[in-house]
Parts: sequence; C-alpha cells; structure tokens
Amino acid sequence: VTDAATTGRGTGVNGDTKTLNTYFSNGTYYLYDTTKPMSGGVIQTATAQNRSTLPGVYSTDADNAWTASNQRADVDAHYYAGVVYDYYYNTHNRNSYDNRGASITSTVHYQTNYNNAFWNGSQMVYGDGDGTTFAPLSGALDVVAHEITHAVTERTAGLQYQNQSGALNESMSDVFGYFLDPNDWLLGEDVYTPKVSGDGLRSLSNPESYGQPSTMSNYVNTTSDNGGVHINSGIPNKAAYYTISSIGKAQAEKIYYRALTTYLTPTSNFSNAKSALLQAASDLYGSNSSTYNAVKSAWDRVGVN
Ligand code: ASN
Ligand code: ZN
Ligand code: CA
Repeated sequence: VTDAATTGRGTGVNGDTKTLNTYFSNGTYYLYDTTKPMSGGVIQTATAQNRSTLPGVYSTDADNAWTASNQRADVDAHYYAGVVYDYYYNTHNRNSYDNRGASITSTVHYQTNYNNAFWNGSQMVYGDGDGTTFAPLSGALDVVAHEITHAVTERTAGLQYQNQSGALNESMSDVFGYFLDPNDWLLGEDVYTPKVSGDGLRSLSNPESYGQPSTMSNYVNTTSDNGGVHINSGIPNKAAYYTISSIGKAQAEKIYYRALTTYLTPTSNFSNAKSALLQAASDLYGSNSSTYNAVKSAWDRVGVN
C-alpha cells in the first residue's frame, strides 16, 4: 500500500547533484522511473556488483539520497537514460528505442575495471573503467546516448555491424551522442582519461586526432574491429561535422533521424548514407534548399560519391 513513485537526489560520477525519478516499495527506494509516457514501460537501473551476470540486481537506497561513492555510476546511468528518452520523445516523437515504450534497463558496475559500455540487444551495460583510461562510463551523457542509439538503430535501419554499414552504425551513435551533448565535438570526454583534461575517445571535428580517417582516400581496410567500424566511422563523422557546422543542430538532427528511420537499410554503405541524408533533407527542406546543398557538400568533402 505504500508503493509510490518518488523523487530522490543523487551524486553523479563527476560529483554533480541531480534529481532522480525513483520508486518506493517495501521500505526501500529503487532507481525505477515510472513517470514517462511509456504505456507500462519504465526506466530502471541495476548493478552487476562487479560480476558478469545481467541484468544483476536492482540498485537500492535506504533514504533516497543516492550519495555514496559506489552509487555514482548508478545515478548517472539512470539520470542520463531519462535524458536520452526525453530527447527522442520530445525532439523526434519516438517513444523509447522501439517506439512502443519499451523499458530501458541499464546495468552498471559490470565486471571489474571494465573500460567499455555496450548495448547487448536487450539492455545497456557499463563498466567502471580502470580509473586511468576511463571513469565509470555512465558518467558521460554522450556515451549513454551513443549506446541507446545502438538500440534505436537496431530497431530501425538495422545497419549490419561490419564494414561500411557498421561504421555508419557507429557514426549514427556518435552523431546522436553529439545531438544530446552539443557542447563540444568530442565523444566521451566526461569519462575518458579522468586524469587528463581536454581529450576524448573520438572527435567529430578532427577524427585524425584519435587515429581515425576523415576522407575516403584514407579508408582503412581491415578485418579487425568488425572491419574497422570504430575506425572508418571517422569519415561519416566528419561529414556530420561539416553538415552540423553549416546548417545547425536543429535541422541536422531532423535529417539524421529521418534518414536513420526511413531510408537507411541493413546493408547501406557510405554512398547510400549520402543518398539517404539527401533524400531526408529534400523531404524536410526541399531539394533546392541551402540545407540540401550543405549536406551534399559535406559528403563531397569527405570523398563519398
Ligand atoms: N562501446 C562500444 C560501442 O558502443 C562497444 C562495442 O564495441 N560495441 O561501440
Ligand atoms: Zn558503438
Ligand atoms: Ca561530448
């Protein structure tokens, strides 16, 4: 009878305080958000307790003040999942990754010193990092947006995770990471090398600074990393940088979302992505618009025909 949606507060990975949508049941508080218009779906956050079993156990707290040091990763995974849900709902009228209000589950404290995060086809998973290469990875909004966008891509374009379609899959996650966190062109700067300031995992504006190509002439043919999906993503990422710099985020995010959900397919390559984005730009702004021409110019500049 005392079960209720509640509002708590917590401390994030980088020491910031945020308000949390929580739930009170049987004398305990949960990172369990029932406030979204998900028709039964929830945003819920669990801990793997430094083991590998997923989803692990619910993150709980006795007094709804989530301020312990080992709760920081839980706080940010939960809070940023809500931010990303709200972005897709408010900006793109999309209700969760499946557009049917599916619950969004996150697990933090995966394994020990784990320097990565991923979408496993059912949920988000975040390592704590080793403290040198990474801080707990849920502490970066762009990382959370990157991983949840993998779920959106899986349920829409379905871009196969290899070679050019895989690099496009990666790029879409980075580009939506930017749309959620547009203060810089870096991905993951809030959790990458916590002892070094000013760097990130990748850069949309300067892919070369993190070892990625930004033109087709430097495309990397490799069998590692599923055919270089985290390498050649630099090429579509640079095209996105040129596009956004030219037309602004508000138009670019509409074009990218429409291309991802309407025109891209599992086997799309870079040339197909250029066509998909141009078709989306034409639909939204006209084929004689400066917006359309900016998208074309962006892909021309990275050498995609
Ligand atoms: N963090 C990586 C990514 O989302 C995990 C992976 O390689 N799939 O791309
Ligand atoms: Zn990814
Ligand atoms: Ca960023």
